[in-house]
Amino acid sequence: MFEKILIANRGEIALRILRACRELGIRTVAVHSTADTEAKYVKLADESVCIGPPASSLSYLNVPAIISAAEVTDAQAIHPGYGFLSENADFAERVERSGFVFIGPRPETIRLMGDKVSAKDAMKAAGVPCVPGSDGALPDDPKEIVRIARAIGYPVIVKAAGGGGGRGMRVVHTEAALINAVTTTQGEALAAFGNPVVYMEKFLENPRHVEIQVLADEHGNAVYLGERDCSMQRRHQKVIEEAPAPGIPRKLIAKIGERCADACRRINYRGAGTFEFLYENDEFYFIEMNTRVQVEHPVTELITGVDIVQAQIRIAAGEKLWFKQNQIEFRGHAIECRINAEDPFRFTPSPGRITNWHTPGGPGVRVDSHVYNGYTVPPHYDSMIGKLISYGDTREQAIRRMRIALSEMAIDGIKTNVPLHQELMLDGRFIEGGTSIHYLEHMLADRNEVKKA
Ligand code: MV4
Repeated sequence: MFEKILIANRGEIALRILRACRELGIRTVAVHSTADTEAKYVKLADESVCIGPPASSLSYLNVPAIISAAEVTDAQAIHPGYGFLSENADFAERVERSGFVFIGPRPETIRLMGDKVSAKDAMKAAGVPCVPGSDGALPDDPKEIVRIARAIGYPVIVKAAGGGGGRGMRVVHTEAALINAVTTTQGEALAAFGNPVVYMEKFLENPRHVEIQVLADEHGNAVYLGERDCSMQRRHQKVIEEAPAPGIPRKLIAKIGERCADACRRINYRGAGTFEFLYENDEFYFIEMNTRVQVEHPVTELITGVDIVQAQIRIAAGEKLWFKQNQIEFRGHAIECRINAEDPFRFTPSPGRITNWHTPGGPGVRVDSHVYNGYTVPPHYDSMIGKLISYGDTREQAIRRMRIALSEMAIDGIKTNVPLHQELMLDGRFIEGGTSIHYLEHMLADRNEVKKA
């Protein structure tokens, strides 16, 4: 096992990784910008290194500074967390070439999945069901493009190979709008990702976003840890996640989970990963794979008892997976509310000093946050200040516990989205379960209509 790990991230995930290291008896190096000097994980880490000014581009994305920090502190491995450099294949390569272990998949795998066309090709070949669409990248010939769209059937969606997470895509409803939409998306893709390649899919009008968590070791073993429903989102920002996904037959989850684990073995996947699917009319359609730990990993940890961050570290150290698929039991229900420093109605960021911070507790309540009383939320980064996670024997119990936990949560000095979560925990459609990716945006629009009237 490693003796020392450098944590190349900030916020709650830096603290989460630090805690995993502690339990494994590994010393930690925190790297931080000048805006995060007072952060809790910086104080708790065995060592810390300032890697630059507040702007992410000069600190948390500063590859030479991070590698130097690993060198001067004699760290053996680097955990990238999520966001920042976590899915940057060039960074993973630089880490390995500098003699450190990158805690994540091989650089080639990150590159394969970073290109959404090659990712889909690989998954199709591995037997993972995908959204019907173009066979790889779209050709140049407009006549060919029209033929492909006709074969798929309108509406279609044009997506950038270099995109993902909702960036660089366009829905097309008619043949008259097709070529223009393709050309525009290509132009935007080139500008945003340096890659003009686009592909086409059938546009699914009202799907849910359901993802499968996997773990794979470098010895050819792979398991799935069930699914998470992440449909409750606004502008591609997830707001609530839960596991299991309400109303989806366990047999279907097992079938799709096995396909994902199989795909991992086939592509020699290493580490933790997430297969993103759209789920509509009782069918799963693969869209993208994430090659990092995800924000919402705790809901899976709570229903399986597997520590995903520790697993990432143990796998990176070369361990064989220490359990088999049939030893994983899915028990109970977990819900995660992302707590953001933002206006709960207008969604504008609300950084600043937290003058009062009291977190809930009791049975089935977990708080993952780096925040403390008197902490100042810097304006330079993502607005998420923590995650409140509830667990219960049933979904109903998890919801009840979440309502109580939210009522106990006291945050003063900044605005947060706690009121939105309180509203959602009482929302009839949420309580019913199984809402689509469009539900929250529609609900918020209706709410504004009521306000105007
Ligand atoms: C889609 C889709 C409908 N049909 N693909 C958006 C994020 C990116 N990961 C893929 N996205 C979508 N792809 C087809 N063929 C609808 C979305 C989508 C979405 C997906 C997941 C979660 C939230 C979403 C919000 C809007 C659109």
